[in-house]
Amino acid sequence: MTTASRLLGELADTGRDRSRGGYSRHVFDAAEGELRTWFAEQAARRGLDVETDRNGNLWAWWGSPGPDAVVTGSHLDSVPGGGAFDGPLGVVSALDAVDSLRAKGFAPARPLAVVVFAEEEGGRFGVPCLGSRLLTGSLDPDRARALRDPDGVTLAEAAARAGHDPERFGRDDEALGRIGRFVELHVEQGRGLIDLGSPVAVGSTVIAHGRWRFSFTGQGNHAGATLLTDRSDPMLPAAAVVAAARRFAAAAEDARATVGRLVPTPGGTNVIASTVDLWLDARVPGANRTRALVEEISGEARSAAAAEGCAVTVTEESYSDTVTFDAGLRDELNGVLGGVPALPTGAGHDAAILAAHVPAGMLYVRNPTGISHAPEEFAEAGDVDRGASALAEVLEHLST
Ligand code: HGY
Ligand code: MN
Ligand code: MN
Repeated sequence: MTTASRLLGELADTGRDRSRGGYSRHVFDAAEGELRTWFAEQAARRGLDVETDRNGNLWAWWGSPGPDAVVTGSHLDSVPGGGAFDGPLGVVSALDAVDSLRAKGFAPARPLAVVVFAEEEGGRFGVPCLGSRLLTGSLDPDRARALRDPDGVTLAEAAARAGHDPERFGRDDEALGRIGRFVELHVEQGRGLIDLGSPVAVGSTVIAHGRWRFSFTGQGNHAGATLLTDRSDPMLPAAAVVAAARRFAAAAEDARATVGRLVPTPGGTNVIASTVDLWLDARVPGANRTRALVEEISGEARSAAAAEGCAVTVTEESYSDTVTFDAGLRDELNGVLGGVPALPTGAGHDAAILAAHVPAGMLYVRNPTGISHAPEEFAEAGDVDRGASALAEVLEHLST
């Protein structure tokens, strides 16, 4: 068994979600704390110097931190009920690559780091790529500190409880300035490599995407004693938005719109909700098409709310434009790997956040189920091995 597969096995029981299935590992919760400890131990075992930056991202250095570093890594947090590979595969493959380069006596000619970004999924505080957005200054630290999880705990409180100083959150020019190139290995989150019959690909683009919160307010009331004509039931316009998201996305080329999270308050079976919050995840290739789709869906929300005597607010919680990875680096990776497919993706990544600041690239490893953000997410041991070897070749090339 390769190092990467063995290391993945070591994480198999951390953060299992017994009620929802899969894994729930979210920033500054107990499971993620175990993962941080595990990573620090693995890095120390390899003689890598581990530091936590001002935004809670972990950096393991091979050689003293310095300019023009070759940086790889990914994230260890998950979506609620997520799979075992999204994030961790990039981290264990990086550790595997360090092992195999060391075993062949390679010594990098420039600093090399393995990074673990905090809260890439936004699974607890709602903003994806939280750690890399703070690092690059693309998320206001005051807004970040005030983000609340479903239990009302602020990010500042959670960070402090986990031993971090939230007052230090913010753009980190020193950390950013050290990165010469960044390459993230990630399990593929679609069927591209299945259909192409290749175990590994390089990344080409990341689709524009964002998250919007729709909050509907009506009148809580009794489910039995309240006549239909006397109701302002926020569940009705919420349901209209769920259906409209699919309807409008289906009418727009290559668009995706999802409502995976919907919270009625108070949530009683015999209670007409007083409010309903839902979150729309919208993603459309091309400039401005995502926000245009959201505007269409918002129009439906407003008219459905008015028809039911409810109020509605729509708030953009995160947005990323289409990202095209650095073509020079992409071609260099492709050259090292001897010609592999270049895949667009509908999934966001920390590499795409960094891409606006440093040359960044991605490697994808085949996922035979084509399923992600669910327990069925998978990668064969042979492909995990090929991915780790590919990463080692790439890191050796970039570090020479
Ligand atoms: O949601 C995404 O695109 C990624 O998995 N964070
Ligand atoms: Mn993900
Ligand atoms: Mn991911």
